[in-house]
Amino acid sequence: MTELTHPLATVPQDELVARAEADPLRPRFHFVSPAGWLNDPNGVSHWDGTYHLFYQYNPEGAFHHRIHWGHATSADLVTWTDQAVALEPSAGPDAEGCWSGVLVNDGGTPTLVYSGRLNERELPCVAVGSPDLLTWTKAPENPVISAPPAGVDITAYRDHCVWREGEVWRQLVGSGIRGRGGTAFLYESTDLRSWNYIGPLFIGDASEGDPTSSDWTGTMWECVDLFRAGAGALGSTPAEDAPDVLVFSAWNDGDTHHPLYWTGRYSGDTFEPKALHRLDYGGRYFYAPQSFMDASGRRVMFGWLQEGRSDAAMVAAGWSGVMSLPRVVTLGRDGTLEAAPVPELARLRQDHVNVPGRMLVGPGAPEDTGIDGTQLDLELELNLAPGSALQLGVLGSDGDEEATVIEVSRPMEPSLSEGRLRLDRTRSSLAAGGSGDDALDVDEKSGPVPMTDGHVRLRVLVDRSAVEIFANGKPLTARVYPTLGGGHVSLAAAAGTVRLLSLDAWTMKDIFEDARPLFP
Ligand code: DQQ
Repeated sequence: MTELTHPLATVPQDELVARAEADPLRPRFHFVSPAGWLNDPNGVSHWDGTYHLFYQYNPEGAFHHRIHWGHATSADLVTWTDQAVALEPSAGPDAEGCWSGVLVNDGGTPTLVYSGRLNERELPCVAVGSPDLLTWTKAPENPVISAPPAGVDITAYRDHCVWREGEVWRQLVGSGIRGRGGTAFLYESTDLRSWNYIGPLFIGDASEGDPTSSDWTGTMWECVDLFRAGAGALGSTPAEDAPDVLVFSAWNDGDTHHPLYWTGRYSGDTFEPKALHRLDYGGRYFYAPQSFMDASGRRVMFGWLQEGRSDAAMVAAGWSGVMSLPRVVTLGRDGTLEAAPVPELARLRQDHVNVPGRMLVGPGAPEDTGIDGTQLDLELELNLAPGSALQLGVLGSDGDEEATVIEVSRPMEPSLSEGRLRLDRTRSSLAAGGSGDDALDVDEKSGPVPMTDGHVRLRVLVDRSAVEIFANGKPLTARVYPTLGGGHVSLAAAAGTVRLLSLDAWTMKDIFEDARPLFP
């Protein structure tokens, strides 16, 4: 057994897996680490027909410390095989942690670019993989950039987006300029080892908007991810309707706020922003996303579904952090991003239930649908009359003391084409804070949803404490911690007339059969 080294390492390592497995709130069809701590997706990629998911991992316990790179592979983005830990901190520039980064193909050589942490600061490092991507060797040149840009007062400096453009590599490192806002520094290299600093790609304005608002851009941008929406590579001549997208996670002084994105145009050495958008209405519950283009040309994105439980509750549970289901991200007609779980996930479906269509007139009490389960995939098609709202209750207990309520509504004015998606977690849990969320985040989650004539396609994936909702392509992800173990699904019209066109439900199979070793 490894010696316990951190004050939070109160659960002996040989007990962590058993604790994690025994927790009824641990998701069963989302990827989770064997036990201990998981945060950001890293190095997400499709290499020679195999999907690779690396992730920020602390096998010592469910707290963020001495971060390793966990690794899992998949043939279908649905079931995953644990692989040996890819990176672990060692004497040198990553002695305190191997923080987030990416995988690139360096002329056939798999290469990781990541943030090595030492003396509570991060610097860019590189590691080279074996042809099967299972063993990794850190580059002797690490750190490959020895300091943040000189003469700039930065808030933090870490995380990488690296791409090939013509004959050179380009890299963004997430950062922030004190007194101004978040940014991403642009670099160029021919060998991934020696980098020339070009300048800030674009600087946000932290004084714009309120730090409590759901689209505040923060004082630092974590996990920047730049890509072209639609066909074409970064830097190539764009089709009119293919904007470039700069995704980042807004951070401030240790607080993880939310993922946002700018649409605009990356050209030369700068990014000309056009509009700012929220990436997921769940805010911090879908954080630090990273995306890649797979062999079929789809842009696939993963995000970290962080916990809402207290540090002590996470440590006691023996595990923390859920990887989102992989999402296909596309460009909607209105120029914003749309997301949908990858269709391959249908392989996990079993026990299909179809609820016949009907009219619901509000305000009405919730009606039980007969669907029951804590691992569900729900697909609904609805027509909302002007001024109406549908409420879908999930994870409902027998006496309805607990339920998590998803609401989609349409404004009274018939010509308006924007409705609303809202998640009500006030009755999700009898434990602290209603949602069972005893950390800071008990605020309401909601956001706008485009709709034509009140038509809504609603998809809801419930996996014990993880809930991913997609309403006409707009995602809202959150965590809930029910105490009673209920799985009832109910429907109600909260107002007006709602036509339920169809409701299909499936139970979702587990993706891991057995307990998994901390070090595969
Ligand atoms: N998590 C990583 C950092 C990144 C942050 C460390 C985002 O590299 O900035 O585990 O969640």
